[in-house]
Amino acid sequence: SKLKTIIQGIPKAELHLHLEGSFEPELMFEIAKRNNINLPYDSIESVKEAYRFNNLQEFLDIYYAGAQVLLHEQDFFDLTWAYLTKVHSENVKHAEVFFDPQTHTERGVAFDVVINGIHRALEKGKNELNISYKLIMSYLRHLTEDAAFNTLESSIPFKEIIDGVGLDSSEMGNPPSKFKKVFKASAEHGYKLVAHAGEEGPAEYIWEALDILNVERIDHGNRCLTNEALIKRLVNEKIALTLCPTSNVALKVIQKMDEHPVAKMLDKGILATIHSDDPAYFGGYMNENYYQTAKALNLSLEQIEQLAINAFEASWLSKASKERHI
Ligand code: ES4
Ligand code: ZN
Repeated sequence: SKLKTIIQGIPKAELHLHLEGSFEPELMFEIAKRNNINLPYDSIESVKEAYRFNNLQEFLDIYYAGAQVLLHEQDFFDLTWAYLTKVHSENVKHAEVFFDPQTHTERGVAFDVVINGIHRALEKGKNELNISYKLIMSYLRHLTEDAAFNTLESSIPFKEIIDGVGLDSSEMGNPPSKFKKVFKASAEHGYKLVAHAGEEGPAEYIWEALDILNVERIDHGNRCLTNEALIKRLVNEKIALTLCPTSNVALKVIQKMDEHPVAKMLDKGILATIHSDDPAYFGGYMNENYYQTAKALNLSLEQIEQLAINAFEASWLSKASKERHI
């Protein structure tokens, strides 16, 4: 369609992507086989059957199970390289990607195995696909703050290749304030700060992420529209919301795409952006997220372009690099 051609043609920036969430079933089967690990699925079709979620936690249980087949540096390389070649075909020029070290270190895979595989693929993508990148280490919020401190410590030898820290996993009952100290320590090590907030959780968690963690972007943030003072803050301080529309539908954060808040956010002047979250699980990389949103909300070409510009604006690229893309 004409809309799809337009979206394909727009140079895009991905700011909200969990590498473990880009693990396609085909690659999962291949890596499971070579690592002699049995998957609880007997076919690609049965995997896709299992990918039906009623909430964030049902997804997370399956996402952590899938990640268990990743053992060796080559596995992390293959995962990351598959993602980069995929989005290269979608005209993505810049990617700021999350990885969850604790998902791997908790089961005995060393931090350096994980990051070396990811980093080698990101460098190859920069050199061969011309995709610039930033790497974000995300703390798992269902674990303790002490566990996050251990992860911070493990990351220090690699701090030159890690640009920021994030906060993800089960939101309800794990407010940003639980991680106040480790975010402060992370900033002192030079890391930039982001956090998932207001996906399933209330607007109050977005305030906490801003006031207590001092993050510069909010991942998701859907729930901000319930709070006028928060909207003002986001607009005045140009705090980006990295929205993930197909994720929101898949996890029933919204019931249907035409309920997505992104158009209202743009109207209010919020620096809203669109991303893919866990595309292997939610069935849509960048173009699909733009397409479904644009179609359901009847976005204008100007609005679609604004979303793409906003993503470069909210990125951690230098001013000169941003200007080259916008
Ligand atoms: C996630 Cl969609 C989402 N929300 C919170 N944590 C996550 N980790 C991976 N995907
Ligand atoms: Zn996410």
